[in-house]
Amino acid sequence: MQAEPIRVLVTGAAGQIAYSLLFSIAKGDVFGQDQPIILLLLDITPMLPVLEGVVMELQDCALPLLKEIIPTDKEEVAFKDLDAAILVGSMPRKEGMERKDLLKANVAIFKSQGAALDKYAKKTVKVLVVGNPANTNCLVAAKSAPSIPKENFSCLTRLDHNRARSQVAMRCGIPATQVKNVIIWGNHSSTQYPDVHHCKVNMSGSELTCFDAIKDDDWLKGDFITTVQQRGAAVIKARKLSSAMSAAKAICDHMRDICCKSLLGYCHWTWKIVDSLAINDFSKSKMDATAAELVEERDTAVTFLGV
Ligand SMILES: NC(=O)c1ccc[n+]([C@@H]2O[C@H](COP(=O)([O-])OP(=O)(O)OC[C@H]3O[C@@H](n4cnc5c(N)ncnc54)[C@H](O)[C@@H]3O)[C@@H](O)[C@H]2O)c1
Ligand SMILES: *[C@@H]1O[C@H](CO)[C@@H](O)[C@H](O)[C@H]1NC(C)=O
Ligand SMILES: *[C@@H]1O[C@H](CO)[C@@H](O)[C@H](O)[C@H]1NC(C)=O
Ligand SMILES: CC(=O)N[C@H]1CO[C@H](CO)[C@@H](O)[C@@H]1O
Repeated sequence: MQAEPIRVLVTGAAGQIAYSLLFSIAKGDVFGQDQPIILLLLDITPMLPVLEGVVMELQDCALPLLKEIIPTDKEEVAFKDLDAAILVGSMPRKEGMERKDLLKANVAIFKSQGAALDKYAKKTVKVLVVGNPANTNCLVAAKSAPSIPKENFSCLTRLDHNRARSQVAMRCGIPATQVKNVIIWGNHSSTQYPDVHHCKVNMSGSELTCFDAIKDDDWLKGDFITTVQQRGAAVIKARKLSSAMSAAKAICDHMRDICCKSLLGYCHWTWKIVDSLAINDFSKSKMDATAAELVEERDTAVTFLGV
């Protein structure tokens, strides 16, 4: 007997990340090969004709797990009885737009979507915020949904994590699966700090620290960090479009690893804060810089929230 379908929302569903993401979700890569899915697809009204095309393509994939597709521009439809919400859509930066005005527009969107989660979604809903500024949008959504545990909200840093892991793996000539405990601290921007001080690499049959495996501290403290920090900009420069395939893959990794094992009842708590990590002065200065950026953005966002 097949399980009851779960209801999964993707916002920004007519956009380029969603175009890479929806197929993976609908074919079972995230919630499991035996979990039927109802996909709710939210975008703004002018994008509904495009969204209709995406719906047609999903139908044409003839996927066994995809039970229903509900495209809409209405929050009360999109957020109803959700098990999982992936909030990809946000206000993009327009020519000449001030950073403050952009933040204000996004606070309005995520306040409204947070309230819709609070009102219409299941209380057990797992929420992943992708739309930038992702960290602050996530905070706004969580604050606007007081009846849903804040632990159930997270924002996407997995793309940065995957980028860092892959850079280390390529340098060592091993698969990325043999690199673990890379950390990304701070804002999802060029001040983020990819930290390899706790990273372990499985190479030539033994487990080494990243520093011992790579034997080039200058690279690890220099070009490695800037490459990861500026990877998004490098992709835009080359592709003339922002990362979409890799963002979609990261969303799937994130949802599967930290959210949905509990959704599927494997275990109750699927993430925790790691205490007592040793942090050296080099790391601390980099963490402080990116934390300051987040605090500033939070303080501005809160004034727009009116709390
Ligand atoms: N956190 C990360 O690692 C990460 C990585 C890549 C991209 N992003 C961000 O993800 C977002 C989407 O990227 P994309 O390349 O798919 O952009 P895109 O412009 O191709 O698509 C965004 C879609 O969102 C829709 N949208 C805008 N406002 C909306 C709203 N209020 N409700 C529902 N839909 C809305 C747009 O109409 C559009 O269809 C951007 O904010 C981007 O900066 C984050
Ligand atoms: C934090 O990162 C986001 C991208 O997620 C960026 O849009 C924002 O400008 C950054 N914040 C600050 C204060 O620089
Ligand atoms: C480490 O890599 C070797 C192959 O090089 C593999 O056989 C072994 O299982 C790996 N160990 C771990 C812990 O992944
Ligand atoms: C990580 C996570 O999703 N935590 C919680 C989400 O909310 C439910 C209750 O609504 C908790 O049981 C989960 O542990």
